[in-house]
Amino acid sequence: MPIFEELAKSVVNGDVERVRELTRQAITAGEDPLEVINNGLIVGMNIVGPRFKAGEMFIPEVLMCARAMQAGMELLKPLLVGQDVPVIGKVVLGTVKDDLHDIGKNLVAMMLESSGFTVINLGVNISPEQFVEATKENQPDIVGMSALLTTTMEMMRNTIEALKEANLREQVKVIIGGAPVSQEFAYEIGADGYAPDAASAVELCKKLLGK
Ligand code: B1M
Repeated sequence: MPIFEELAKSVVNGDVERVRELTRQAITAGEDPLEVINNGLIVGMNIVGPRFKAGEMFIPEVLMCARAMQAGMELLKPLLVGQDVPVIGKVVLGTVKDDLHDIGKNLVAMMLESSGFTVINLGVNISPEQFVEATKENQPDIVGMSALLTTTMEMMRNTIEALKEANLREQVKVIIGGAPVSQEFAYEIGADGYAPDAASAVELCKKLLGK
């Protein structure tokens, strides 16, 4: 099986060790690192996303796929310095204040990164002020917020208000996600979009940036 095809398959299988081995082989064979990413790793993740969305794959499997993809990326990233990596857009991502749930948010981060976005993952318990600071500092295209608790959903509204007060709201698209939130809530608080899962978050970000 050609190496790129086998790499893609190993990402889909979530086989971290095989992805490492094949990525090393591709590097030793002199393959262009960007082609290894685009024609191997990303091809694999592009199969995983829709399967997850269709309910054919489950969270633990997707996490393994994302981990396998990251294992390959770690070996390739140092070789990409100085190369023109095609970046679709920049996303500042965090779990809102008083909320410590991060498994879903990290899944969203990994899927976005795998799809060509630069992600600034702020972590958990991120206050409106911290979102504002990170937006000033990083000038992202999109601010993404995650909340898993009904009690912390309101922090999303507060963060949007803080972005408005800092005159940053017009510069960025805002997306929200997490089990208790909905499209209706996104409309209510003035977010630009809501995604029910990680694969949809990638689609939404691409759509909002016209990609
Ligand atoms: Co907590 N917890 N928890 N918890 N916890 C829930 C959320 C809960 C529903 C459990 C329950 O009671 N049935 C409940 C919330 C009830 C409510 O508010 N309606 C709850 C509670 C009450 C609590 C505590 C208050 C418990 C306590 O201490 N009394 C406490 C709060 C701590 C805090 O945050 N301040 C707490 C603590 C914890 C742990 C620390 C133990 C742990 C979190 C570990 C961690 O994240 N590192 C935890 C866990 C694991 C859960 C459950 C079991 C699983 C959450 C999860 O990771 N799901 C959860 C029950 C459940 O959901 N079944 C529960 C898997 C993950 C991949 O899915 O996060 O939904 P999810 O992400 C999805 C989508 O939502 C979406 O994409 C992801 C992938 O498809 N998505 C986005 C998420 N963010 C997005 C952002 C986007 C777009 C899409 O754009 C920006």
